[in-house]
Amino acid sequence: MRIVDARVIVTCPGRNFVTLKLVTEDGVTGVGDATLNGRELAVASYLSEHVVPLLIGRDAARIEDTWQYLYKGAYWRRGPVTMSAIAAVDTALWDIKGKVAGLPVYQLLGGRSREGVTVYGHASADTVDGVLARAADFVRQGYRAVRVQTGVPGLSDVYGVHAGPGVYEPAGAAVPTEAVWSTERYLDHVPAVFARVREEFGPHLKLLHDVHHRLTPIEAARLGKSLEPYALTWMEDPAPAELQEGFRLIRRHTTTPIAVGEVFNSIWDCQRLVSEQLVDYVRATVVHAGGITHLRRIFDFAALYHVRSGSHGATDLSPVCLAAALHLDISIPNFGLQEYMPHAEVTDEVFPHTYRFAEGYLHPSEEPGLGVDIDEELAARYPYKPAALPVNRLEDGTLHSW
Ligand code: GCO
Ligand code: MG
Repeated sequence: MRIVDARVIVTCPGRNFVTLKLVTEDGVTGVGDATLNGRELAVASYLSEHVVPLLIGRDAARIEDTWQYLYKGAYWRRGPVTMSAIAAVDTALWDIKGKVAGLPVYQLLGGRSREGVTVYGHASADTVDGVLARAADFVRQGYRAVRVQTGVPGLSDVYGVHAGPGVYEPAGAAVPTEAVWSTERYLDHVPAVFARVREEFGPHLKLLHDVHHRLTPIEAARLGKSLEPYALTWMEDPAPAELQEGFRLIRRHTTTPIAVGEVFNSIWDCQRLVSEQLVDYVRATVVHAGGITHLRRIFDFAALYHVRSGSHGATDLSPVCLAAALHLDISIPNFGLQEYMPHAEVTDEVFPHTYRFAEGYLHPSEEPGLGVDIDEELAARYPYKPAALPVNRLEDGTLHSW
């Protein structure tokens, strides 16, 4: 079953997305997400210029061989652009395999390991009272896990805090906007927020917090220690993880569980973190970590070390990525949590899908394949708009991690 067509579709229904659509000689189609926030056109061009010509005529059934061909064959391994392009091909091939077999992809991955995929929602507000109200909304909707982010007194614009109605979107102006950060103000404020949230919701709601790579390991250790009384499910990306051994320092001081991985693109990014048990959740994604094939390899490796999955699911990952993530989430033995930020209505229209939310769980599609598609005609009505993630500076102007 040869691939006869491969289309790279760039569209902006509410935000930018890059999608690869493969077509076989029998007319079976498969889709894969290739969106890399703020760097979309780099992946689109990698795909059109360097990957699409290699796909035409290949056997669509050979998922593993195609993965190895694109990974080893390029000579230049890894990196978010390459791995997002490989992910798109891989995801589309799993979609095709499911359609050909007449089975949802999770059945090809071994079938269900659980009844539903537990998701967490984002409760954020400038004030603590505001965040308590948002968290209460999520509890009313049936969520069992909530990520809590608030404004920090003295800082005007804090990442992850949703300013108004509509879908949270960190990417904005084509030239990045700049925010000011103070670690001291942040570390002083956060424990008091969680004291209030825990008091309000009791011991059973799963609470999470995203640090967004803002701290050094010893600062992260202090934060983890100060949050211990509030029993978080995880503290996310507490420090940049290029220096994997740096996490030893965090571990030495705190039992607050740690999730990392939204910027990982390969198993090598977390090899030491996992094998030394320096983290509790690997929070990578189908689109940025080489597709279903590679992400499953990462999660299987993690399982050996009691590390669970924690799939990244922000709105800059398209419904194609979320659909694919759910097939993995429902099937792997060491699933942890799936992030869920519902997409804008217009995004959902361009990407019709049949996964669904009920009582705090997402359920993968039961249709053959992934159960998601792209409406190419509708997509063409939303042309690409350059948009960049912000940058972040300390109060004295020093550039800091965003
Ligand atoms: C999260 C995130 C996101 C990222 C975004 C970058 O945990 O959901 O940290 O908001 O910043 O996905 O593209
Ligand atoms: Mg995050």
